[in-house]
Amino acid sequence: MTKRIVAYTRLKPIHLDQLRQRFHVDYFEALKSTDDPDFRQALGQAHGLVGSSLVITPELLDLAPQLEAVATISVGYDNYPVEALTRRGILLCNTPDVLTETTADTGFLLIMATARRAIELADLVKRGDWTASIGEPHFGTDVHGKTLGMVGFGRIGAGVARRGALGFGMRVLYACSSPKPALEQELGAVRCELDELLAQADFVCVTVPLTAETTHLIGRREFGLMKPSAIFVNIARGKVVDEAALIAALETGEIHAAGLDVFEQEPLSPESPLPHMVNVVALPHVGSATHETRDAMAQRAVDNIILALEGKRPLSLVNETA
Ligand code: 8YV
Repeated sequence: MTKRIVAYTRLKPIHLDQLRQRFHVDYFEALKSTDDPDFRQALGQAHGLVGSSLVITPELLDLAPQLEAVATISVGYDNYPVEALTRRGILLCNTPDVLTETTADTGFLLIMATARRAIELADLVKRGDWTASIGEPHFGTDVHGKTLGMVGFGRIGAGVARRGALGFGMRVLYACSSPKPALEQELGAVRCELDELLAQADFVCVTVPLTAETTHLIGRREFGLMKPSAIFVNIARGKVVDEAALIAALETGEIHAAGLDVFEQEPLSPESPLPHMVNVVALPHVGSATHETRDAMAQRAVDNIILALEGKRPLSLVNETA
């Protein structure tokens, strides 16, 4: 019997073909909503599900009694109900490693762009305001030699810290549930409590996964602990931060600036003041969005689902116990 896959994110022909050679594929190119009746019907026969960005609820899993494995095209899997999947014995696969360096690049891009006010200055030049843009009121702040506080110190966090320590001579502090002795050795990184990190860091960069524990990890109290000169960078998930508190901290000068790739609501609401604030660099969740990395992520998801549905161990499995 040919197994059936539902793919609900845009895939290149090279990836789609690999799936079609082995499975019957119900392909929903860039599905906008899981309410789509054809998608819901296709779930009824699906053995595999491939895609990212939409929220997959336990109720949707009820529609897919034959589901054996899901492969998200992302390292984060907060869109998926991990417990419900595990309880049903459904494998959940993600795409770590292949996006680490690109996402760390994005973290550093935001550090540099906010510190050196790159977007603001480029906008002035674009408007023909060269002279206005070069005076002291538009000077930036140094990155090299400063203190980088990493909230979360997994693969991506370590990548940002490596760039800071080795490329820019930064002192690295990190707050993480487990100590990382190898990185302490390599980068001279020092583990400390979150509050101490927030008080000392010139740049606070968030890379923790979104879980119940990390939801609104950074809020009013935490912004209050940061230096008025602090630059806050989030390349993790928007919901790790209380966005109203962030906006208030930026408006009142409690912190200096923010570089954000992720938001509580995505796409960002047109009413959000964040992209219009002069001390904010807002990107549309593009941490991993390079040609090379998105191709590698899609390939990893394809490999994962093929291995899982062929009864072999996927390359990156989130829920071992399933
Ligand atoms: C995007 C990400 O969510 O991998 C992740 O966790 O945040 C990003 O790469 C993803 O690629 C969207 O499809």
